[in-house]
Amino acid sequence: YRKQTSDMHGSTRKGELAMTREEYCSKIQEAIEAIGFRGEYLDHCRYGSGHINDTFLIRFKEPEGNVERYILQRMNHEIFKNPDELMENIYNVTSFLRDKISKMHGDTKRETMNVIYTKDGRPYFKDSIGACWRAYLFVGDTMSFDKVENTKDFYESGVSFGHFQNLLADFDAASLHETIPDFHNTPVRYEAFLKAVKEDICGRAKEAEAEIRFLMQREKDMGICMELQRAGELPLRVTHNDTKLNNILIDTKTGKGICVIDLDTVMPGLSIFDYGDSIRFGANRAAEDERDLTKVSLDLKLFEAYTKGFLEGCGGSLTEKEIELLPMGAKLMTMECGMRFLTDYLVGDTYFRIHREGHNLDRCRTQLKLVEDMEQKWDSMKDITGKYR
Ligand code: ADP
Ligand code: GN1
Ligand code: MG
Repeated sequence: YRKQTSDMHGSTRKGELAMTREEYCSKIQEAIEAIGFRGEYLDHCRYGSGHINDTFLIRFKEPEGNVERYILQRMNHEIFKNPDELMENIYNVTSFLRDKISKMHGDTKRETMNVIYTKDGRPYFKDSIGACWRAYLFVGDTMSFDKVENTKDFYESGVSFGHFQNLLADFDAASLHETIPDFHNTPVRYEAFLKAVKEDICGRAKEAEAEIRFLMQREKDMGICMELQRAGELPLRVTHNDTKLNNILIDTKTGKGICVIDLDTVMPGLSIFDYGDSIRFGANRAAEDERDLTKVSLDLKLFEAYTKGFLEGCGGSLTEKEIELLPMGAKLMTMECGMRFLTDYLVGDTYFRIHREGHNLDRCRTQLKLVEDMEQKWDSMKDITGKYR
């Protein structure tokens, strides 16, 4: 049994169902049976490095003899409480994108996600213990990176995330369900953080005194963007809200970002937050969970490459104010993410999948170090984004 110990996938999340490997495999088989895959099941393996869902690559031998691959995911029902609404969002967004891509003579099987329905025509399957499973066509001949390998890939990911937002500019935002309420409402995240510090249910706050102080000293920054949005100075757009580098698939032949994935959090949001979350993850010289903090810093070359790509992808649709606030978007997303990792550490690792003791605290520390570095490089960040106004 696993819960806090390492499970069969080498990772843990306290809230996860305690299950043996055999029990888990039987659930996977149940899902495979229910979903309308073609052909004969061959095998499956754990896939990717997302922090939220359980993702598997699954292979089938088709009647014609070829092997077809799919992505199968056990959705995280503790985080996404309403799978019907979640899948409705994904259906509506991907249908909308497919329509546009087909009008642009693009490849609708590779340039957006395609859900595989269950045999009884549903977008996901609920297994006998209530866990929800969904499947997508696997987009082959692509890579997704956990770390930027070169400036060009990062630039291309910027083009794709900017373009994604641009394609959805005329999508009916009112039709979207809020899959995680207040997802990027930084002041609300700050309140949750303060509560976790106060309650300190795991007795871990003493390990993180410096980090707690760091965040409290920046309390006044937390609400800046939300206030500007409320005042009508920043427009609410349909945004992705989780624009980290491994949520984009890069075509191995062309090097272009071909498909934006992980659409669970597509909701009305701020363009500068989509931009900022990518900078947080990709323009950091170190990995999100690097322990050696001397390696953590903002790479201004990468920062510029992404800025250029994102703005090109947005196709001139951002306002002057949005462009002016790009550095603030980057700083706030980094601070918010650090605060979320710390909150999760304090409450006992219930949200983000961890792979070692103290993993969320390590992740928090890289984010806060990056915030500090951004504060030092603030003028350069402003100069760079200023070039594109
Ligand atoms: P999480 O919400 O846990 O981050 P994702 O939906 O991002 O889950 O999927 C995890 C990883 O699986 C991605 O980073 C990517 O590497 C891979 N992946 C997901 N969907 C596809 C797909 N349709 N084709 C190819 N790879 C995919
Ligand atoms: C999660 O799902 P994934 O791994 O792409 C999280 C993001 C965080 C990110 C930090 C739904 O992203 O908000 O920024 O981890 N997604 C959700 O790495 O909470
Ligand atoms: Mg992901």
